[in-house]
Amino acid sequence: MSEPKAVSRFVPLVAAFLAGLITVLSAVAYLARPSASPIGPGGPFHLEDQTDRSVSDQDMKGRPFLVFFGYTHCPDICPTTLFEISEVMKALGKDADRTRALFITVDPERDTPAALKDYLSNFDPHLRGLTGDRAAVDAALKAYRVYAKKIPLKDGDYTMDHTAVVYLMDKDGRFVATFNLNQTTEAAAAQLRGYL
Ligand SMILES: [Cu+2]
Repeated sequence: MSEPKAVSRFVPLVAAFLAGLITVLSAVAYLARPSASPIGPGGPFHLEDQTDRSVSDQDMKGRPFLVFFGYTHCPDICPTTLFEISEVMKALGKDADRTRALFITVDPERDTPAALKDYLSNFDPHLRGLTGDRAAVDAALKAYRVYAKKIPLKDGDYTMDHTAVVYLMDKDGRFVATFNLNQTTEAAAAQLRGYL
């Protein structure tokens, strides 16, 4: 007849054990959650767009976006890439409005908002050109792990050597993958559409 008493004593122990287990599991889940500062490239930036509006990483929240670093005086890679991104934006149709595409300059000395505005008039209007002071641009380069170096030319002019990777970021600003432009425009558009 002592059985019910044993059970009633046992119940609080089980409850305490389960409560402890839940605490431990939530702590593990908390630590294992996708980090707010991702392991991949990306992170905070504070720049201005081609219309002099200030833009930060926080403004990117809620839409997947592409990020490409370059400069307006670039002879080939930048215009080609921006053209390809423009084609993807066109292929997305109305869905393009639910994405973003950033062109961040590695050459803020020459790429003022006005210079970016003029340059980007050649491409899809979804493209936003970002610039800022040297420190702000350097912070963005660092966040995205982009290499950029000034290469002086004989005539006193200069060119920029730079990483030419297009980053695909998700709605939360987390790095997804390098965006593959060596596929058909439709396939690239489908890849981006997959993160809407
Ligand atoms: Cu370039």
